[in-house]
Amino acid sequence: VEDAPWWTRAVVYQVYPRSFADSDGDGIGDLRGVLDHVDHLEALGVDVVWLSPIYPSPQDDNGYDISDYQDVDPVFGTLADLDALVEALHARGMRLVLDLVVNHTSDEHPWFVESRSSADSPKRDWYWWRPPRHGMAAGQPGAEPTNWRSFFSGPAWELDEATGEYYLHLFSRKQPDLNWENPEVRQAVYAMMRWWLDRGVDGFRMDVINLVSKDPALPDGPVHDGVLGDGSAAYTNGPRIHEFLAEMHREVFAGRSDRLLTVGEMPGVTVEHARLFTDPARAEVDMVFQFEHVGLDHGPGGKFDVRPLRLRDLKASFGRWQAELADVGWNSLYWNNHDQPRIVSRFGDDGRYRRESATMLATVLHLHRGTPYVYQGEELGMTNAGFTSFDDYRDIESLRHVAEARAYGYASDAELLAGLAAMSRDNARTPVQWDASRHAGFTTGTPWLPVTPNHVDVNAARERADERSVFHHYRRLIELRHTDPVVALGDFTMLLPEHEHVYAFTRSLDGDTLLVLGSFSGEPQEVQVDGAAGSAPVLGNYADDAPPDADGRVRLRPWEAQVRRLR
Ligand code: ISL
Repeated sequence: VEDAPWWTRAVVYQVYPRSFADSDGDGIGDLRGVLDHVDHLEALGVDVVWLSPIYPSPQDDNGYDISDYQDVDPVFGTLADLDALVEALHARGMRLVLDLVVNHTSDEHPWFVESRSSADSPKRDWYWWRPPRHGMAAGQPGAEPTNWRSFFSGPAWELDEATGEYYLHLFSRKQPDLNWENPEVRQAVYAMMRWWLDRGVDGFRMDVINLVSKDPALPDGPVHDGVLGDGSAAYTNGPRIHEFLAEMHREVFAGRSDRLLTVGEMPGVTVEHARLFTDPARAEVDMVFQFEHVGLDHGPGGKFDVRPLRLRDLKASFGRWQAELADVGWNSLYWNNHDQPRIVSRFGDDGRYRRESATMLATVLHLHRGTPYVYQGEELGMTNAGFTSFDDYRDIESLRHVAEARAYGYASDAELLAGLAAMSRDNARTPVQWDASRHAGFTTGTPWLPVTPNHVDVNAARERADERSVFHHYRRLIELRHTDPVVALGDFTMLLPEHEHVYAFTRSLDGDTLLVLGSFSGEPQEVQVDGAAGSAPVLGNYADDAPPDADGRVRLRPWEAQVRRLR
């Protein structure tokens, strides 16, 4: 237990700087805004802050399109502000992890500007350039080198008129993919990473890092509907991915302090790959973000084709990841980030039982084995945006989806609006609700994305003043992970896998066992758990304890969560 890495006891907090706090009134959050609220993070008790991209960027994808890896965008502040933030966090015992976006750069990055300048540029091979499909003229429909669909709708290739060749962009056309087959690219990335570590940052969250190794044959993918294909088999967990991450570890992290944290964001990662990525003996990354549980409510038409969650599916998915990473590797635990709708609106009840369901969801997640991540505003029980007009949305994924669906007549406007209201990434990106004032204390100017009207009731000032709030529940969960070794390192056992409304499991370490119960229902539920009789309450989301009876029967109130210590 003593030998376990520090991050087994740690909780990470994600800051999406654009939406966190605006210090200068331009309507966009910035680093000084983060500095102004370091006390909030300290009061919550988190160990690490992960900062979404703050680098110079045309902001086509809110900073995930980087034009200079070694500076700060003026909209967010200066390098000196970043140094000050590192210092302020370190002074309070917290660490800072940056977002590393190296599957692609901005098309305005000097590397790409040089690469596109001519077919014999020394940096031509730093990106994926290909001629039109054999026998076809450049620009002709279907002449793209592969049939791949981009993550943001439309083809994953853009024609560059100057040379008549196409470049690959798995995301927007302003995010050309780097060619990791070229060792110069990899060395340039590693040098940049070392520069940040030397400057004092404590690690990286690595954006779509399991997409960097592509099958150089670039084969077409299966076509499910329409004309574009799914190329993911050629670039997800690709042929050299483990080699690249092991090389990165050797070149960047080996021999450095064990204070550092590395987490790979990996859409489409399987649990088998995750075991390899996070096996300490292989020295690749500490943990990965997987996507299985946030795909369970996607329908056959994709993320905007929303289906109700079946709790059994969630238990089966989490249960498998807990089991498969029990002896080797480590889990990341999250409900939310800047790409996902708010969890209380998604799997909870953001109306009558907002507080109860937000705290239940938090309890279930944080009591799993793994490192929990809290996304800004989650600790306040913030809800989805509630937008009802296309004009409210800013997210490129949402806007491109709407444009494509309208062009092909896939869906009515009402259907599109319903899909966006449930799933748009902008749901996570509305400004953090600090207080009940106009613009929620986020800015004195006009916020870049509308503030959610419920900020008059749901805000940090009110949450922090109320001991029964979502905020204080998160604070207690984080404290429990710090103080109770069972929470950090105990074995996980799923109970009642078939139950439709109650999530139940135990965590055990050296004969000490915690029972965790969470009701995903607004109706009372009753379950029977052997051994629950006589157990003692550790943490719950109701003011009074409702203990099991002598037969281990527990009556759970709407969205109730209980953590109990068994005898
Ligand atoms: O948001 C998603 C779900 O619809 C994903 O497809 C998402 O684009 C994917 O998880 C990758 O996300 C990361 O890389 C993107 C960026 O837009 C996201 O914000 C980032 O988290 C490209 O850099």
